[in-house]
Parts: sequence; C-alpha cells; structure tokens
Amino acid sequence: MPVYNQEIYRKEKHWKEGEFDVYRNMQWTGPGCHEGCGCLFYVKDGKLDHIEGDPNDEFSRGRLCMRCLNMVDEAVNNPTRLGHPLKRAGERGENKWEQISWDEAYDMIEEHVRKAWETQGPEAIVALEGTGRNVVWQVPLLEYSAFKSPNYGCGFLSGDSCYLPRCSASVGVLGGPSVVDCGQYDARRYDSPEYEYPEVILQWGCNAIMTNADGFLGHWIIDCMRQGGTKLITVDPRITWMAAHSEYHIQVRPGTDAAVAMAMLHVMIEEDLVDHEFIDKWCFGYEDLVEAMKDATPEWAAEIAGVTAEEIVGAARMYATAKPAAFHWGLSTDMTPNGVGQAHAFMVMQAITGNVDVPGGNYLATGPFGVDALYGCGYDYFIDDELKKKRIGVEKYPLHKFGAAACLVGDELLLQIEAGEPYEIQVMYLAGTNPIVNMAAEAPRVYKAMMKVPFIVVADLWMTPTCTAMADLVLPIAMSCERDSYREWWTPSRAITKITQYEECKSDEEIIVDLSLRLNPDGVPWHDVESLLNWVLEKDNAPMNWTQLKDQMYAYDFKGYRRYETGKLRPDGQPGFNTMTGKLELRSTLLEAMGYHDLPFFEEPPESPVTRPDLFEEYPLVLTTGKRHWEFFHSEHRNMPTMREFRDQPEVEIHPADAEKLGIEDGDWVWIENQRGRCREVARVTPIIKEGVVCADHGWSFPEKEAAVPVLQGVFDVNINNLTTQGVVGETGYGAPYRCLLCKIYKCTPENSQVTPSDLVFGTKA
Ligand SMILES: Nc1nc2c(c(=O)[nH]1)N[C@H]1C(S)=C(S)[C@@H](COP(=O)(O)OP(=O)(O)OC[C@H]3O[C@@H](n4cnc5c(=O)[nH]c(N)nc54)[C@H](O)[C@@H]3O)O[C@H]1N2
Ligand SMILES: Nc1nc2c(c(=O)[nH]1)N[C@H]1C(S)=C(S)[C@@H](COP(=O)(O)OP(=O)(O)OC[C@H]3O[C@@H](n4cnc5c(=O)[nH]c(N)nc54)[C@H](O)[C@@H]3O)O[C@H]1N2
Ligand SMILES: [Mo]
Repeated sequence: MPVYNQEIYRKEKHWKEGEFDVYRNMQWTGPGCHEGCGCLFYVKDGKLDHIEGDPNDEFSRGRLCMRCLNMVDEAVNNPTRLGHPLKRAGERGENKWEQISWDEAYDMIEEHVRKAWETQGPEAIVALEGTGRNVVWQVPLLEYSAFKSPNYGCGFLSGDSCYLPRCSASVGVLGGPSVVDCGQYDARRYDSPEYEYPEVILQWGCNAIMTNADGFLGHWIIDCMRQGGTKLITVDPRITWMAAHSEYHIQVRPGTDAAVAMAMLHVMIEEDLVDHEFIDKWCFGYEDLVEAMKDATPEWAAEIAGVTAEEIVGAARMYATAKPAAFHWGLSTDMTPNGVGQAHAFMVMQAITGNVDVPGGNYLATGPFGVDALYGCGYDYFIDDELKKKRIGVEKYPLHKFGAAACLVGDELLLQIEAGEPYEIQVMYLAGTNPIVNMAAEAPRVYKAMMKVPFIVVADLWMTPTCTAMADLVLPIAMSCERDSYREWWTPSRAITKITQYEECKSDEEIIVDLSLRLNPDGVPWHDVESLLNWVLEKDNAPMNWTQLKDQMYAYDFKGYRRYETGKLRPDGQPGFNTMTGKLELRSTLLEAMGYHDLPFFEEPPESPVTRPDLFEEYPLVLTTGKRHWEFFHSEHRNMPTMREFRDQPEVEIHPADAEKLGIEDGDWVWIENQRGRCREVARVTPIIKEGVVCADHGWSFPEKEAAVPVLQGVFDVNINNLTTQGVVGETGYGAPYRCLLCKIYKCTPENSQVTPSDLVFGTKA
C-alpha cells in the first residue's frame, strides 16, 4: 500500500481542515450501489459540501466512481428529494399528496397491519426490496420483527434472477458462493506474503469494471493485470473493454453459456488438465461428471453458441493450465432459466482445476462473522416454523428454503395477487425497489396486479413512478451519510456513521425500530438504532459491538486459505466443505434430493431460434437486456443532470449488418417488439455487439416529464420489461429469461406510434 501524505489523508475518524469538518466514513446508499467505498466527507455548517475518495481505505483505496463524486449536489443536497412522509390525497396515479407527520404515517401502517393480522394473518403482509444496496438485511428484519410475517422477497424479479441462482446452486456444490480472490479478505491485500495474483481471470457474462457487483470492485482486476501480469478470458456477446483486453473473447449467443462451459469441462477432462489430487481427496461425483460431459464436445457447443471450437479449446486449456486461475461470473449466469445448470458448470470448472480457496483463485466467501450465510436474510428468529411454511412459493420450489436467501418466490406472489387465492395480499411495504420501472419482468402485468393490493407503502429517496402510480403512503429515507448502519458484502464488515440530517428523513434502520416497538414491543430486544445494530452484530457472532466497530470503521476476519484442510468451512470444525457429503459436490446431492438435475446441464432458452423457430420467423433477433452503464444504478440517477449530460436516452445496441438490413441508422428511435409487447429506445449501431443479437437498456424513465398517470414519466413507453416474462423459470424456480428472448426492431414513425405502450397499460386509447 502506498504511503499518502499524512497531513492531508489522515487516519483518525474526524478532523478539522480550515472551515470544514472532515469525516472518514463509508458511502453505501442511497443513492444506490453494491459497495461501501471509503470516503472523506467535508461538512460545513452541518451541511455536506463535497466528498473525496479515502486512500487509506483498503477496500476502495481512494477511488470513487462518477456517481459517488456527483452525489453531493445532485443527490444529498437536491431539493427535490423526499423530506417528509406523504399520504395520498387524490386517486392512485394522480400525484396528489398531503404532508403528514411520522406519527400519522405510523398510525396508518399500524391500522392496516393490525387489520391484516386479524382478518387473515401476518402472511397477508408482504415486504419487498431491491438489490443489495444498504437495504438488504433491513427489509426482512422489518418484515419479521414488526409485521411478524414470513413473506419477504424481491420486487418481482422473475426467477429471483440476480445472484440467487448462482448462490443457491453454490450452497449445494461448494457449501457457499465463491468469489475471485484479489486479496480483499485480508486487510494486507496484495502485500500479504500468502497472496498470489491470478495468472488468468476468466470473466463470464460480467463487466466488472462497469458494475463493481456483489462486493467486488472491478478495478481490482486492473490491479491484478498491472501488478501481477494477469491475463483475461472473456465470455460475452459484446466487446466490452475487458473483452478487448482478453486473450480469448468468446462471443456467445445469449443463453447458450452452459453448453460452452460444459465443452470446456469436456476438454479439461479429455486432455487430463485436471487436479487429480484435489479431486480424489476433496470432491464427490467425479466419475458421474466425466460421464455427463462425455458428449459435450467443443464442436457441439460451438454450433449452439455461434462460436468456434478452437476458441473453446484454447480458452479451456489456458484456464486449466494457469496456476492460479480465477473465475468471475456475472449476472448473465442468473438471467436464464438454465442459470443453476450453468452456475453448476462454472463451479465445477473452479473445482476440478484445483482453484477453490487458494490464493488468487476463487475464495469461498462468507460474511466476516457469519452473517451472510443467508445473504443477510437469516434473521427470522421472530417467525415460527408454521409461519415459515407460509412463505409464498417455497413448498413448490424448496431450493428457496436452502438457498442463499430464504425469501418468497416472486413469480408465485404475482399469481397469488392476480388470483386472490389462497388469500389476498393486504399490505405491501416496498423499500429500495422501484418495480414497475426496473425490477419487475412483464412490468405492465405486475403494475395491474399491484394495483389490486389495498395498502401500499413505499420507502424511498425520491418520488418514483412506483410511488406515484400506487403508493398510499410514501416514507422519506435518509441517504448514506445520514444513517447509522452496519453493512457487509463478504468483507470487510463496515460501520456507516451518521454525519448530517436532511429534513425529516429517517433511515431504514430507524423505521425498523419505530415500527417494531409499536407493533411488537415485547418481542424485540432493542430500543433504539444502537441497540438494534448491537443485536445484529451479536447475531453475526462479531467480536465487537456497534460502538467499537464505529470507531474502527471496518473489521476483517481472514481465516486463511484452503480452509477445507483446516476445518474452518464447517460449523462442526471438521475438514471438508459445508455440503451434505462434506465434499465439494461435483454432483450435487442436495439438487438430487429435490429431484433436479444434479450435474451441470444445458437447455436452450424457452424462446430461442432453436426452441421456437416459429417465433424466430417473426422476431429474428436475439434480445439481451439490461447491461449496465457508469451513469446509472438501475432506475436511479435519471434525475441527475450530470448523468443525463453523459447519457440522455435509453439505447439498444445493434450490429451494423443487422441495422443495414432493417434500414436503421445510429441515433434512430426504434420500436423493440415481441409477442408480449414493445418499447422504444435509440438505436446504437455498433460492431461491439454480436451479429443477430441486440442489447437493450433497462430501468428508464424521464423524471423531467409529467409524473401523473397516464404519462408516469414515460416509463411504460421505454420499459424493456414490457417484453420479458413472469413464471418462465428454471426447474428450481431460479433463473428467468431476461437475457435470452427474441424480438424484432423497426424505426419509430408517427403512424406506428399512435398507440403507445402507455396507452395500452392505462387504456387511454383503444
Ligand atoms: N453502474 C451500475 N453498476 C451496477 C448496476 C447498475 O445498475 N449500474 N447494477 C448492479 C446489479 S444489481 C448487478 S446484478 C450487477 C450486474 O453486474 P454484471 O454481471 O457485471 O453486469 P451486466 O452489465 O449486467 O452484464 C455483464 C455482461 O453480460 C453480457 N451478456 C448479456 N447477455 C449475456 C449472455 O447471455 N451470456 C453472456 N456470457 N453474457 C451476456 C453483457 O453484454 C454485459 O457485458 O451490476 C451491479 N452494478
Ligand atoms: N430487463 C431487465 N430488468 C432488470 C435487470 C436487467 O438486467 N434487465 N436487472 C435486474 C436486477 S439484476 C436487479 S438486482 C433489479 C434491481 O432493481 P431494484 O434494486 O429494485 O432497483 P430500482 O428499481 O432502481 O429501485 C431501487 C429504489 O431504491 C431507492 N433507494 C436507494 N437507496 C435506498 C435506501 O437506502 N433505502 C431505501 N428505502 N430506498 C433506497 C432508489 O431511489 C430506487 O427508487 O433490476 C432487475 N431488472
Ligand atoms: Mo442485480
């Protein structure tokens, strides 16, 4: 670690610098992202003035992204943010609001919750959240402790298609998720004598430098390349920066990844590039794997994926012979019904090459002190077993009980709301999710269903289209520097400390305390945010309380490498992996016990040129959706002028050869359409996308447009989730086709734009 000027970059938590109070602290939503980066917060007269990256933070090392750097003026000090609880004054969608006090807001919630308890039972209360911002453990804890309901889940993310397919599969195979080792588990980072740089990082369906997803910062890969000479392999239908810097770039047809992965396994096995010592000693089911991969030849996969057999063979050899090699898997793994089968192949690749839990390989990641065993959703001490059985959809899809997050199945919740059977959902609490703009597949259908729920509370930073369309009560939420909190995503554990206050905003943590003390005063062991955070840390077996963590800011808990040898992976302290057999299960007995594929497998997407040649005739392009951009985090940041200056409109990437055939030019507004619906985006004609494939943005709305229905910030006109599906999931219930559909594209004209998708949703035109 370089030594910084200690006068400027000091290590204490707080100091004075001229007219500023400077605080070292973590930034971790809102506004949103997956990370907690170390920042210096410069405060003047109680108001945040500017921030800088903190070079003394081992995690982010002083680097910040454009969204964080822009956050002060356009988020924290933005006068259009929510500052007071608002009660709906007109009809839903009219955007008429009455400012009320927190007491009145809580009275409303209490009345509806008690009514649900009395008329149906707590299960009629549902709490939904979005991705892992710093509203992750908070929402289930509120749901369990205050509402006493087991029904917590994601905001209609079909197939729970983000991280959960990967992580749930990993519970059966490795005993938990694995993450590329860039030294992040050890506070000494690259300077640790034990650390080795990966010789190769294989990046699969992941764009780490843009996304910094899941507690992993993309620039660590650049660190490895610069400091350790790490080489890259990339599997992606688009030429990303990473792909352009790779030795092999395998440009797959979306949704065919498992075939390519199986062929790579086939090559490794056939050419005997595997680590027999590790397999013999620590793995279960190798013979079955060999048998199952026998026919998965590179030629077979190349034909399916639209790549060459040579690149599959070359990439397989390069990964398998590198020591160590690391495997970085992205969201595209999850966004297909084949997600679990694909994830299984990826884990097996890490295993048979001997790259699990070794320096510079794939580290088996848990929270520092055990919290994330259930991905932060394990605090269900308040719910008895009978109630747990009432979690919607988990009897049908039991992997949800064992998986990485014990939550309800969103696709099944949708069916239940639509049918009103077996009972009606009476109360919905949304925090950190904006479903009809972004998370929900088949958004128009989800919108109509949600409108049937009699009482909806949205806790957010802004008046989003979801608030306007359906909220009965909107709660104003504190941003990161306005909250005391505790958060980790793998490592390190972090304390987030309150520095400023905005209007009447409350943090998600304060709301848990207030509502649980109102609704379940005898059932909860806390009385304020500090005692709540102490309780959470205690449940996580942390060796310190909140006040101590706050002082030291973060805590590492590195337990060394090859923990299968030292007994540190299993609760019983025995060597081995935390799986049913105690071995790394190349063939998963957990998946077998549930009647699922127990070995890696490939299935064509449900709507592909191969499975649906009939549809392909009318919709001749393969559609993948939702690649990320620097400027936005999902639906967020569209209201920030600087971000819009960089990127003003939703775009769909299309290859020049396809564009030419369709008479489409760069910059044209086009309709993207399939049998479920359409939306419009701007064509970006570019050779970086595979021919025959288009990639459309997600998460768009135009905050500058009219908020009230039927405009609703234009959200349904540009919503790529008009084209996605609900209920088309993998056998386990995990994985849905957000990234492997079919569509057609044509230029927008006045004639073909007379009836818009919004008109169809709101019935404004026949
Ligand atoms: N700036 C920013 N960062 C984010 C987010 C954000 O909205 N904005 N969202 C966060 C969230 S919740 C998540 S889950 C992560 C996602 O993080 P990543 O997985 O890293 O990112 P994506 O950009 O969604 O997708 C990665 C790549 O998948 C490729 N791809 C598309 N379809 C396929 C396919 O079928 N197969 C393969 N192999 N590749 C395919 C795309 O071309 C893209 O380059 O990012 C997180 N970080
Ligand atoms: N077609 C398509 N759809 C996708 C994707 C895709 O790739 N393609 N990606 C999917 C994925 S991977 C994911 S994870 C989902 C993400 O979906 P979500 O995580 O639901 O993201 P948003 O819709 O942006 O909603 C987040 C809301 O939380 C608010 N917020 C931010 N910070 C806080 C906070 O601290 N507290 C509270 N209470 N609110 C806060 C924001 O203002 C915003 O309104 O989207 C999914 N949708
Ligand atoms: Mo996600």
